[in-house]
Amino acid sequence: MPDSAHLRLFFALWPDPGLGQRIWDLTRGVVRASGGRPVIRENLHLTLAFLGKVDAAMLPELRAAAAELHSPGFEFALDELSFWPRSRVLVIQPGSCPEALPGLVEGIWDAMAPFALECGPGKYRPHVTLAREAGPLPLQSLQLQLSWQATEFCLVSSVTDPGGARYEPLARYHLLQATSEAGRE
Ligand code: 3AM
Repeated sequence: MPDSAHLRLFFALWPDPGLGQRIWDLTRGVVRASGGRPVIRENLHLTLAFLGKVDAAMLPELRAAAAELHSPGFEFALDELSFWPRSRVLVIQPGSCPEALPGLVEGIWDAMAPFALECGPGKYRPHVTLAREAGPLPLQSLQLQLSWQATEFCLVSSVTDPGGARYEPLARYHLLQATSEAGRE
């Protein structure tokens, strides 16, 4: 039975439609080869912080806390394909990432501290999940780099439908640009 009193929430970087399509196009071959269940195109994202089950009444305060973050934007490349055997997922991840990315994650968790949430920070490994229940693959690299200009992050609700998880961005937060003060939400 749906539990309308709670939401399942996470913060994420969401690719713009062009980048989402490029990730999709460039990874179809390897996803097929993995034998896994592809993550649908609309769900491709890079998780920043998974909050777990949250009392829906806390949403306005939680959104306001996230809007207080003043983190800089950054750029990175998704350039490493990897199979994670324990969770059996096929992922694409940045071979190296700017300090601003873990800095943003830390800032989010600091902002969430007053809410005594179900989940908290763990070891952070930035990645985009491409397929679940995948099999191992020989190590390989992509022919093209996928460059990601992170200018905003999202608060996302994860809804479990009979067909699988559906992700609904609830709020967007601008990251600061070098030349100007960023707006909020
Ligand atoms: O697609 P990925 O794996 O990057 O794995 C879940 C998904 O990210 C992750 O949050 C995203 C939206 O569901 N997730 C789910 N449960 C989690 C948990 N208990 C979790 N991450 C950490 N702890």
